[in-house]
Amino acid sequence: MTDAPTPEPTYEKLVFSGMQPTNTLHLGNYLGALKNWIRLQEQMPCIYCVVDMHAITVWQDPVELRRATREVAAAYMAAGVDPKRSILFNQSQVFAHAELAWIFNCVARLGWLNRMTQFKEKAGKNRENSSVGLYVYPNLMAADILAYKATHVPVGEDQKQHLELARDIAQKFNVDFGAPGFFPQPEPVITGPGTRVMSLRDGSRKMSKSDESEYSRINLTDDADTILQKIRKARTDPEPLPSDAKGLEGRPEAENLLNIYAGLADTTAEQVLSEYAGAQFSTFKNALADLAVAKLTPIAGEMQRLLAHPDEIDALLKRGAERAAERARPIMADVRRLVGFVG
Ligand code: AQP
Repeated sequence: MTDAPTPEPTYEKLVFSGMQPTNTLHLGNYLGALKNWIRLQEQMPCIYCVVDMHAITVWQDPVELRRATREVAAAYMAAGVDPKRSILFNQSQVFAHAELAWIFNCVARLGWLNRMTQFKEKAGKNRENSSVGLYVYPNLMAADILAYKATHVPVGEDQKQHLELARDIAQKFNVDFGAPGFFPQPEPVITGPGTRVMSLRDGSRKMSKSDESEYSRINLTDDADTILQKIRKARTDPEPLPSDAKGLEGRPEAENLLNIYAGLADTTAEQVLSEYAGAQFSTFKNALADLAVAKLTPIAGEMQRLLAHPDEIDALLKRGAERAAERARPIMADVRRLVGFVG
């Protein structure tokens, strides 16, 4: 008699993702991640988190952290996250994240964390003076996802390496504690033309909340005039738009504006090129500004409406946290048993 092959474990499809309340969300956060979050709500259950514990890996003023946490929650909802259908909460209200992160600190290897490019970029020359939290940030991210056994993680391109680490941690935990298939291998969902939106001032740098120049990014709270100004001032080159993608090689700023247009219009860069081949940037920028204003100002308006009632946002986050904690509870009970904790 031959042994029957062990069946592959099956997991309920579940989305988890989050953003840091480190400042106001921008177009990169929107096109890289948030837009996909909205789409995924149609396909499977989703958990969307404001990751305030990640935010404090670099110094945050407590008053500003509270403000930004509510603002990010408002941005999620204004962009289309439905808090009835999806679970929406802030990370620090669900203790499972911190608890599992500690266990993962003991599973992940120093060598793995030493390879993380985001830590190198963020710590820069100031490595010795960086917080330990910044260094183990990817372990907390793995805990965020795996505390719910989430299977799909919609993020921008910059988070790919952290997600690979989460997969390594899941696998090592399963092996170390003799629990094959206990944690799933979460899949990154990195799709669309906006997976890496670049700074409007420098096509070689990612659009980022922490960039000193306001003109490097479009914030989700910007009004029509500000959006127009920022797009007008965006760096380009003197050449007109090419007729195909090959003509964008070595032209990162042109490519970036094209991808932004495609992301906002829900189309492909090729399709945009077929429409604007040979156009001057002055013409294209006007079209892009119109599109950005049409897509983004309703989000800003809805954010303002929601932020006028901070108590309602707080109550909503609390309810979301209760639902999230409920989902994590049986998984964490299994984790404690597997690790050998009593009680
Ligand atoms: N420029 C970007 N293009 C596409 N996606 C992006 N994301 C961030 N920047 C871009 C995606 O947005 C999600 C949330 O990111 P985060 O708030 O956790 O922090 P981050 O990636 O560190 O974003 P920032 O703006 O660069 O913040 P700071 O300046 O504070 O470091 C993630 O899915 C990310 O991929």
